[in-house]
Amino acid sequence: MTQTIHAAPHDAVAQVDKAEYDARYAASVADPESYWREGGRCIDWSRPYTEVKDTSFDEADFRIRWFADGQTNVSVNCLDRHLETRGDQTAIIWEGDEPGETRKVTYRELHSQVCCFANVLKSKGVKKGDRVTLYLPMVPEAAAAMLACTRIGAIHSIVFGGFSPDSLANRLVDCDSRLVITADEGCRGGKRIPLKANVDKALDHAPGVDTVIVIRRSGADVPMVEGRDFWLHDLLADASPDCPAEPMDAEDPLFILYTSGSTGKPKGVLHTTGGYLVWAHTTFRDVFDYRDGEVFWCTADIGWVTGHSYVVYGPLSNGATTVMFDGVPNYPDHGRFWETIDRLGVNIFYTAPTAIRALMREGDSWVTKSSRKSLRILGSVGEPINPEAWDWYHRVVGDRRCPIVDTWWQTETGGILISPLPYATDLKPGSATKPLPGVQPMIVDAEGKELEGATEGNLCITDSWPGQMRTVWGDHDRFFQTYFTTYPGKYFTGDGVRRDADGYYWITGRVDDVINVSGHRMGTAEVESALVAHPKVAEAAVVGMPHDIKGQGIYAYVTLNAGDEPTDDLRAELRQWVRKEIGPVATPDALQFAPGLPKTRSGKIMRRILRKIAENDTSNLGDTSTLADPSVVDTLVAERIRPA
Ligand code: 6R9
Repeated sequence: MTQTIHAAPHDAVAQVDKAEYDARYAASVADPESYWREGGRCIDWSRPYTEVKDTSFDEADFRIRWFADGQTNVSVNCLDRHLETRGDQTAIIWEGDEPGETRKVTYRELHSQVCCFANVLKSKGVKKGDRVTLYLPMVPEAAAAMLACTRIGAIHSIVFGGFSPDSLANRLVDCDSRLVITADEGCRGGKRIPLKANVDKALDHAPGVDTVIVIRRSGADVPMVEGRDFWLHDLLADASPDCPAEPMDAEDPLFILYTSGSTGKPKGVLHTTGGYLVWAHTTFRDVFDYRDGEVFWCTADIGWVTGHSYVVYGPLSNGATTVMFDGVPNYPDHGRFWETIDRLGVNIFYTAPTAIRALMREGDSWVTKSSRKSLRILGSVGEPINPEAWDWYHRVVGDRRCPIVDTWWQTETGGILISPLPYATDLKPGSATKPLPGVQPMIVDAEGKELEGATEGNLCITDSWPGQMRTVWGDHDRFFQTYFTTYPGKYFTGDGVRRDADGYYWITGRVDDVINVSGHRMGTAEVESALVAHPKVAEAAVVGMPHDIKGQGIYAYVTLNAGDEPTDDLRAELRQWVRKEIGPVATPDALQFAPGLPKTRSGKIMRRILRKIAENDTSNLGDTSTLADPSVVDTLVAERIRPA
């Protein structure tokens, strides 16, 4: 039986208690229009909206528009509106790779930096609607760059600094960026990441980029191309701190963020201005129960959506103090998180199960030598958290004092959709608990029939919420096809889910060809196309397999061209190849040479079987009689490799 941890009221009065949650949820479902007419006022609008919700998931009149006649500006909401009340409060605490390498930026300072940066962008010809790509470490200038884009209405596209030059080039070309903002090098875990050198390589394949702005981080001597590359500090020296904010329509694009799907090419998820900000703002406020003056630390990189919504936009629009961490959990040692929490006085800490599992393995003493007395709330995001890791996080890290918010959401959803509210929701380890107000989940079977009560199936959301993505950049049809055709009239999340008798949701993981490696989404098709791009590879099939720390690992089956020999050297070369093609997160954990792949007579690869073999669950492979050549399965089972 799962244990339930009852919501205990905080000594200060809970901002949202059980009764308030129930009332809000009921109101949001009964009359979304009225609920959000009020709810949208949490941000400042330069032109108030009169329209609120204009949405339909049906093909005939498909549209998603929120607050459409309102105007606002994200940088004004994150900066200008705090100047009078908290101009001298710290907006960002930067914690570098080395412990104690710290910098604090106040709201007033950040405002002035952002205005200068925005003027720099303008001086380089960036206009409203232009795309600007950021390929950066976790430095305050990265947040300033994001906000500078929003100030002038440019659309930012952040590419995670761990992606390869090729991945960067594809994303630059897809959204037609003209300008890239990067740094000389990143510094992570005592190692250097050659960001500027990677940009130089990427630009060989992205001819549309004519300007590169470089932030000094490591101080490395990097080659600069005359007329194309500029140091940020040089440009800022001449920039004015006066930059009026561009009034943006609620539905004007805010940012693009590429994410893996079940097909080969990453999708440019597009979020717009008003609805996204309302969602990031309210979910940050309510899920983390944020109180004035508290220090909030989300460990995600801004290259992922969690960094967008809960390092930058959610915290800053609420006037919070947010930590930007430019390091890793195990450098210089396994106590880094906890030592930093004590030193910075962190009250709310938000991280990923993969980090929790990795640290749990190192033993309690790394944790218990810190006090962690400042901590009030713990959060988890990115993948299902197993009850053992949940319990350790609660018991050892939180001393049983701190509620854990297990927050389920996606790049596509803009912010958290299913999560407990601290002090309002009873917790069950491993469950993301209940939908937030405005979120209407539905569980369906494979045919799309609604399943009621305690059940298990596929997770859909039946009505729109303000933070929902609006389109796939450059391919609106792909947006509709990907999310709204599997179960017509509903948004399909791609996740499996169980609902218990108390109405609690337990996310079971992806049911499509997306795998979740250390909380990072990887399309199996993306890894497959990287593999087949190698001259010796004829065919490849990639599936997920259970992994103790990463949650899921990548298992690749590779068929070589006739005449090419399977050797350990080639295996190492292919793993390295994928790493170079996509980035370290995509490196296969196991790579098995397969003389043939199990296919149906119509030529479809039977992934179900490949998954079972990867999971080492070969006693029950199901019906293999429909295969064109059932004997290939025996060979694969016999030659299954044990991942390192
Ligand atoms: C925010 C983020 C989205 C996928 C999602 C799901 C998994 C995220 C989760 C979770 C179980 C949670 N996921 N949070 N699964 N419990 N609390 O991670 O966005 O990178 O787009 O990934 O991550 O499978 O569909 P993104």
